[in-house]
Amino acid sequence: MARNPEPNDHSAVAILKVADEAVSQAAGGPAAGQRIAAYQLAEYLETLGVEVIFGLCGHTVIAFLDALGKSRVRFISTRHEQVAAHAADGYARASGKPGVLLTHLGPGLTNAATGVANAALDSIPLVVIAGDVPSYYFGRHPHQEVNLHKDADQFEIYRPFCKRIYRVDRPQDLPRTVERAFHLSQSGRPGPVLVDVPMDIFSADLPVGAFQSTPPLVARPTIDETTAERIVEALAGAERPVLYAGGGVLSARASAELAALAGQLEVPVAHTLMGKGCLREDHPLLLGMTGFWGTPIANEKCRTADLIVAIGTRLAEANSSSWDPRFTFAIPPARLIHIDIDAAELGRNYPTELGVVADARLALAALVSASKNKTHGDRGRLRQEIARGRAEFAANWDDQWSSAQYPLRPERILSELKKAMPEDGFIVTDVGWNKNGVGQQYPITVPGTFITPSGLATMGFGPSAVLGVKIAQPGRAAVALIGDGAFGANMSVVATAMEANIPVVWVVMDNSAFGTIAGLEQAHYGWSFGCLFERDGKPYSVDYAAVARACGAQGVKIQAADELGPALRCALASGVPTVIQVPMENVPTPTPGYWNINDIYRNGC
Ligand SMILES: Cc1ncc(C[n+]2csc(CCOP(=O)(O)OP(=O)(O)O)c2C)c(N)n1
Repeated sequence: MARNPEPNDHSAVAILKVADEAVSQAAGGPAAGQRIAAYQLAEYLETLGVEVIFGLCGHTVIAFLDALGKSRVRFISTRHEQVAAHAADGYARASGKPGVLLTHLGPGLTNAATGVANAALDSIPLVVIAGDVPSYYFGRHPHQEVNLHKDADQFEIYRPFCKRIYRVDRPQDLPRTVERAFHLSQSGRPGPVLVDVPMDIFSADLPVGAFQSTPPLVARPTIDETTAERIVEALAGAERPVLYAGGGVLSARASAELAALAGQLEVPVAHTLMGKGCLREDHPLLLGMTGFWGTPIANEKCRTADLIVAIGTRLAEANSSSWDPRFTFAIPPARLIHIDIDAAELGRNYPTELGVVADARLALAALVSASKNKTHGDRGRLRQEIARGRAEFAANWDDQWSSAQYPLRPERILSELKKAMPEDGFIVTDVGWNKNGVGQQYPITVPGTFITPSGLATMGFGPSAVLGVKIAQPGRAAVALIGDGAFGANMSVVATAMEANIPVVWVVMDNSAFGTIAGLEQAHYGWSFGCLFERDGKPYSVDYAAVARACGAQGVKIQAADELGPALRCALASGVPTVIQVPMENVPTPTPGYWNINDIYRNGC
C-alpha cells in the first residue's frame, strides 16, 4: 500500500483511507459497524479544526501516527518533547486555538513536562495526548511503566500543572475524554489538559461515529450593569486612577476596548510582562511595564495611584516588586478593583475592594458602555508627565541604540531588530536579557506580537515556541530573540525547522554565559562560578551559525555592529530558517523596581 501522502493531498488521503479499511477487513479487521479508535480520533480532530499536532514518536503512539499520516492534520515531529510542547504553546498563543501535543509514555511525557507546565503558568490552552502501557498489563510493570508508588501512574506526574488529567481506561471513554479535554483547556482560565491513552485503546474497535459530541459553545462571564457602573464611577471619581493590564487582556483580544476605556476616562495604563502590547507603545496614556524590570514612570504612577483597576493579571511577584509597597503598588492606601477570569486570583496578594470574575474583553466592553458620556476628574498634565517620564528613562540607552561597540550592546540588537521587523512580525523571547530588555525597552505596536514565558520563565522556550508561532501565522515574520544559554539548551530546533520548512529566524544574543544569573552572582558574590561558558578558564563559545549550516539552514555570525541590520533583513526575506549569532556584552537590564531575592543572598564562608 502506498504510504506518506503529501500533507493536505486530500485525494491521496481519501484513497489511503479506503485502502486501509480494505486491508483491515481482509486481515480480520473491525466487525461491521466498528472502526479502529485511532482513525476515528484523527478524523474527530479534523472536525474540531485541529490543523497541526507537535510531538515525538514512540511505540505507544504509532497507531495514532498512522492515522494522523492519513488525515489532514499536520504532524510536526521534533527531536525533543520539550521542543514540541513549547511549539504547541507558541502555536496556541499566535492562533488563539488550543495547541495539541503528542508524546510517547514515560520519558516522552516527562521530557514534555517543562513545556506543559510553562503553558499552564501562562494560561495557554493545550491538549496533551500521551501514549501509555497496554491497559491489560497495568500492575505487571511492563516496559517503561511509571509504577514506583502506583501501577500505571505516569499521568499523575502532570497533576500539579494541568487543569485536568485523564487516563482513558476503557475504549468507549476515549471520545468523551477528548471532547472534555478540548472543552476544559479553553474554558474559564485556559490551560493544559492531559489525555493519557494506553496503547491498546488506540487500536481498539469503537462503533462507527463514536466521536459525536463536540465541545459546547460557552458564553464567557461578563460584568452586570450595576457593577460596571460602580467601577466606572470609581475610575471617573478617582484623582489618580491607573488601569493595570495583564496577559488576560491580550488573550481575550481586548486591546481596542482597553484603549477606548482609557481614552474615555483619561486613565493611564500600566501593564505586566505578559500584558506588553496591550496598547500601542506610542499611545499617549501608556506608562509601560511595572515591577523589577519595569519603567520608573509605570512604577511611580502605580505606587502613587489612589485606585488601581487590574484586569487579567495575577499581580505576580516580578511585576509587583515582590509586593513591597515602596516600589510598585501601595495597596492600601490605594484601592484595588480586580477583574479576572479566575476567582482564585482575586484578593490573594492585596486587600481588594471589589473582585469581579469576568472575561477581560467582555468586562472592558461593559465598562466602555458604562463610561459613555461620563465626566472625569481633572487629570492635570498627565499626558505630558507620561511623555516626559518615558523619554527620560529611554534617554539612558539612547546612545546604546546606535552603539558601534563589538561585542554588541544589547540595546543595539533591539534597535536593529525594530528597524528590520515588519510591524506585525512576532518577537518570541526566552528568559534573560532578551525578555527583560524587550519588556522594558522594545516598542511593540501590534497587540499579541510579543510572546514570552512569564510564569515558569523557562529557559529554552523561545527557540522552540517560535516554530509554533510561525506555523500559526505563516504570512508574518517570526523572530526568536534568545540568549546563547537558551539556544544551546536545544539546538535541535534548527533541524526541525528544516524538516518542516518553518522559516523562522533565531537571533542568538551570545555572551558566552547564562548571563543574567552570572551577573546576579557577580553582584552578590564577586564572581560567576557555575554560570559562564568556559574551557580551560577561558571564554568558550559555540559556533552556532556553523551548527545551523550543518543542519542545512542559514547561519551568520555577526563580526561588526553594522552587519546586523542587513543580516536580519536578508534572513527575513530569505524564507529559509536562519540563525544569526550576535556576540554581545553581558550587561544587566536596568531594574527600576525591586526583587526580594536580592535581600536573601549572604556572602561569607
Ligand atoms: C530551564 C531553566 N533553567 C534555569 C533557569 C534560570 N535562569 C534564568 S535566566 C538564565 C540565564 C539564561 O541565559 P541565556 O539564555 O544565555 O540569556 P542571558 O541571561 O545571557 O541573556 C537562567 C539559567 C531558567 N529560567 N530556566
